[in-house]
Amino acid sequence: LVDLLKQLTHCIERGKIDRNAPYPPDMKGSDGAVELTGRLLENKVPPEAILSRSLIPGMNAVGEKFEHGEAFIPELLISAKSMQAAMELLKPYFISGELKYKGTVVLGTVAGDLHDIGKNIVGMVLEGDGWKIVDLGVNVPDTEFLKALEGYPESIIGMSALLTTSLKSMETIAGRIRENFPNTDIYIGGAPVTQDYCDMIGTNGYFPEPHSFVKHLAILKDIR
Ligand code: B12
Repeated sequence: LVDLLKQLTHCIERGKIDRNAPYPPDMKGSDGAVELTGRLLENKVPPEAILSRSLIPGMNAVGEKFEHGEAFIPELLISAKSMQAAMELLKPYFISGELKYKGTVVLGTVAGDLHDIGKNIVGMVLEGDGWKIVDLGVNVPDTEFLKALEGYPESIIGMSALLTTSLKSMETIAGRIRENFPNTDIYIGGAPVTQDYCDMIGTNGYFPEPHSFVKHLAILKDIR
C-alpha cells in the first residue's frame, strides 16, 4: 500500500490522469491517478491519508519543480487535472449523508486569482463535517461575496488566495463585507496568507489547512 501511495504521488507530479491518458508519453498504458486512488480506497486506506500522503505531496513536488524552472504552466495544469480527477473519487467519503447542516460557509478564491485546488479541498472537508457550502468559484470580486451574503446572511465567509498579488483583494473584499454585513465572520487561507496578515486586515482567523478550520468552526457553533 505504501508503494501504491508513492505511485499515486508520482502520477500527480507527472500529471498522469488515468490509464487511457496519452500524457505523459513515457507512462502510456500504465495506471493513472484514478486507478491508483480507486485501488487505495478498495484497500480501505482512509481518504484523508490518500489526500495528505499522496495527492498534496504530488502537487507540492510539481510546485517545487515550477519554482526551480524545471516545470511550466502546462505541467502544473495537467497535475492539477490529475489531482482533481482523484479528488472526485474521494469526494463521496468526505461528504456525509447528514441533511441538517451546521451552517453555511461561502467559499471563494479572491479576484485576480485562479487557484482553486486548496479551496476545493477546504470545501470538501467542511462539507464532510456537515456544513453547507456555497462555492463562488475563482476570481471572485467583492460584489459576488456581497450577493451571496444577501442570499445567506447568516453564513461564514472563507476566502482563498495563492498569489501575493491577490492578497490585496482579500483586504478589499473583507472591508466591503464589514461595511455591509458587520457581524459576518471572515476566515482566510492559502499559501501566502499568514496570521500577521489576518491581524492586519482585521479578519476573524487564518488557518493553514482545513482541519484546524473545521475544529474552530465546531467550537464557534457550540458556544453561540
Ligand atoms: C497548481 C498551481 C497553479 C495552477 C492552478 C490550477 C488550479 N486549478 O488551482 C495554474 C497553472 C493555473 C497556476 C497559474 C498561475 N500560478 Co500557480 N501555482 C500552482 C502551485 C504549483 C500549486 C498550488 C496548489 O494547488 N497547491 C496545493 C493546495 C492543496 O494547497 P493550497 O492551495 O495552499 O491550499 C491549502 C491551504 O493553503 C489551505 N487553504 C487554501 N485556501 C484556504 C481558504 C481558507 C478559508 C482556509 C481556512 C484554508 C485554505 O488549505 C488547503 C488544503 O490544505 C503553486 C506552488 C505551490 N507550491 O503552492 C503555484 C503558485 C501559487 N503559482 C504561482 C504563480 C506565479 C502563478 C501564475 C501567475 C503563473 C503565470 N506566470 O501565469 C498563474 C496565475 C494565475 C492566476 N491569475 O491565478 C506562484 C505564486 C507566487 C506568488 N508569491 O504570488 C506559486 C507559489 C508558484 C511559484 N513559486 O512561483 N498555478
